[in-house]
Amino acid sequence: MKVTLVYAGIAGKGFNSLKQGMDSGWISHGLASLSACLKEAGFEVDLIDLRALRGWEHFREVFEQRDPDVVGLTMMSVDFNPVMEAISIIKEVKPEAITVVGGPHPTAEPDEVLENPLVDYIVIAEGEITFTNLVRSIAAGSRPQSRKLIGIHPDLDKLPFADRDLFLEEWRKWGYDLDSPEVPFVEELPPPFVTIIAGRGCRYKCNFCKPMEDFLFGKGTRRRSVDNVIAELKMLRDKYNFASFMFHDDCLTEDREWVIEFCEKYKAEGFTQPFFCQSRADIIYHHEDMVALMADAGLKGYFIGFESGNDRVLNFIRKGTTREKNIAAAKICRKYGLTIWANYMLGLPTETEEEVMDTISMLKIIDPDYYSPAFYTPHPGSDLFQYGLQHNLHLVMDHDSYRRNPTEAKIKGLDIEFLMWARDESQKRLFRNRVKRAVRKAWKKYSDPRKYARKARTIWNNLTGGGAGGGAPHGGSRRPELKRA
Ligand code: B12
Ligand code: SF4
Repeated sequence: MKVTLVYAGIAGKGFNSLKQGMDSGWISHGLASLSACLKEAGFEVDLIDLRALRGWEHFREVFEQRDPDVVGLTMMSVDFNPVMEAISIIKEVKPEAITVVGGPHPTAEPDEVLENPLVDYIVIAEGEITFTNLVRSIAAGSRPQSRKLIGIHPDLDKLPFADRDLFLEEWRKWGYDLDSPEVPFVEELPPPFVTIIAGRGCRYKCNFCKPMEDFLFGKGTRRRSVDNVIAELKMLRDKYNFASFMFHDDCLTEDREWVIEFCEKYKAEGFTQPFFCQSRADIIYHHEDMVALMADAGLKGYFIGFESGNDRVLNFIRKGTTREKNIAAAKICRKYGLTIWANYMLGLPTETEEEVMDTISMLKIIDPDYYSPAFYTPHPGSDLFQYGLQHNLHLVMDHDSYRRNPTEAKIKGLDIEFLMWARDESQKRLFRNRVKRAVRKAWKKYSDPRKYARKARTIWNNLTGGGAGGGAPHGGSRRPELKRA
């Protein structure tokens, strides 16, 4: 029994796009986890990643060669068209191959996916247990009657670690030289870079997002134990010698006790690699001591969904923060030398131009290191999507447009020219912020006495011809271990 998994994330950058930015340079943890479980159960598994291929004819050729019995495809809403195209080719080449679709879109809109008779099964919610059981029953010749299977939520500590090699081996086949398992996306995170997930779900209720993730992962968050995450990091250190990493968790910082235990154990195990994670402005604002601890352990930056600089809008989207907290959180990040990746939306339902201007003025104060603007996009499964339907707001006519790209209007009633201007204006740094940045950079460069000691030692060694005991040792690019008081 052979299973081929298909990653069809080409709606943004198309075929031949591997390694071009984060959309095209990261693995899918969903598929990597399914692969690990299937392999553990004794099945043969491989991957076709459309991002690495030349086009649909190439996919047909590769699929013919792979010749699987079961094909598992993952689908966000934006992946609908490429997944359906792949399925029609699969069924043309091998009608008896069994097609199974899982992921956020079939979970949010099961009936839409099942409308296509070429889809044999969909799995709603998490797939590790249910998909493995399905493949087992197909192997035993007893297929379930219902095409709609409900995933069982697994105990995350009992799952095998994500099978990253599923992706890396496939990418190598197509000539991609892998100096880093995944593509790093900011200068603060050097290669070799990896991504990891410490838990699933989120306890918050932002209406542009929820409740879709509750359908996927259940209400609230299920987190792996710190020991289990540390064990995976040790494996990643041994296997890939990673120099930096990123947590994909929606909001790693929501569980303070977990974070504190993680930081202590991360340092105790001798890890010094810098990392990023996603957080929220209100959490940073209320837990400065936790931010300090994380920065000490190696945190280099946060992704923060500031979303808006206007309190009415923040309230409307149930963001659980305020303009004031957003600004204060950014100040705290700055205090601990943390990089800010600012996610924000323009063109939300009910938002006025004055309110958009509030977002712009907030960004001038926050002065993030990375701007990540989006034009609000209604995502199936969210309460704001339902609001848009009720108020006849939606402009998205094709699944390809379920991307948060700030280049096209996704809802009615927006002045798109104004939004484009706002998008550009929001990213312009004030002169005084540019000066502050230059001063901070210079301070960082010249204020570290250890750097000078090292430089002086190297110069001394060069002058005296000495070497032993001087300069950086082999592997000296590692950061010195932090000493605890
Ligand atoms: C990391 C991440 C990314 C990364 C990496 C994506 C990737 N390759 O996985 C990047 C930055 C590239 C990304 C991009 C986008 N993302 Co994103 N992303 C996430 C995030 C935060 C984590 C994904 C993850 O690894 N989850 C953990 C794994 C284990 O879960 P999973 O992938 O869902 O898989 C499980 C189940 O879904 C199921 N399953 C999945 N596939 C299959 C297949 C089969 C056969 C079966 C049986 C089961 C199954 O079983 C898996 C294991 O339990 C999620 C939110 C979240 N917490 O999940 C958003 C999320 C998936 N992203 C989302 C969106 C909207 C996007 C973008 C469209 C944003 C944009 N730029 O406009 C793009 C689209 C990229 C593309 N396809 O072209 C939405 C999707 C909503 C929707 N209705 O589709 C989510 C849910 C966030 C949200 N709450 O809005 N994303
Ligand atoms: S937007 Fe982020 S914080 Fe809000 S509910 Fe979704 S995952 Fe949670």
